Amino acid sequence: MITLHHLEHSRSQRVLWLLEELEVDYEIYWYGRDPRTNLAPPELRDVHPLGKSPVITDGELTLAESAVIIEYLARTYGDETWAPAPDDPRYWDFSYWMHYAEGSLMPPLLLKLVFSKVRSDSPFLVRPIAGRIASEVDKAFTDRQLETHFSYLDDYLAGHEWFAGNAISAADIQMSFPLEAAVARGTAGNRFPNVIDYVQRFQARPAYRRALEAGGEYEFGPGPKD
Ligand SMILES: N[C@@H](CCC(=O)N[C@@H](CS)C(=O)NCC(=O)O)C(=O)O
Repeated sequence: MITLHHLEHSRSQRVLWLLEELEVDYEIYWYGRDPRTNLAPPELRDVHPLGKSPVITDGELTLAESAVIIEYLARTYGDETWAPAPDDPRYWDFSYWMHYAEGSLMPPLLLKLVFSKVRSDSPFLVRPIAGRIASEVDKAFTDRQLETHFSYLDDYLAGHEWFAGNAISAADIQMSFPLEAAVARGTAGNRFPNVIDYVQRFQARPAYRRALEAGGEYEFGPGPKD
């Protein structure tokens, strides 16, 4: 039996979505974030030393890192549509987007989040200075990076229904979190119509909706009207 160690409002939502797409049996251990620090609770370190989510166990196997978990589940429990083999023409696009999501797209999104926290949560006396530094970093680096990434993604999605070829694959699952987080936060995604359209399309899938019900609170899901 597969066990997903699921942290609320987190990347593990996409693993839950894949489990629902693959229609495999699984159980969820649910973890809440610390309301002050937003970090995962210490119990997650008993599952994996980094104490982050997602982590899965499947029999004797314990796996961390979304991309590895997603590829493992797709290759073990799905067909080649979900995870093309290396001799499949879709393979290099598949591999590229599997890596790009955490390797290239998440870092500027995280920077944006960290500096918005610096702006809102710094001690009162230093807040004006901290806010000015945060705005400078956004202006000089992060916003430019995000503009470049989201223009690139919007152009790509103008000509592609899915990230790797004509069918949904595990690469779409891996890409879903940064894209829906950016759209939900209004970070950069909301100025790019093809990104918004793509996010709305995958969020309408029945398996995605079942995963939302299974996972509890998720701040990056579709709004009440969607
Ligand atoms: N690159 C890792 C990142 C894992 C990660 O940072 N997870 C976040 C949730 S989105 C987490 O566990 N945060 C809580 C913490 O760091 O305490 C992956 O894709 O699995």
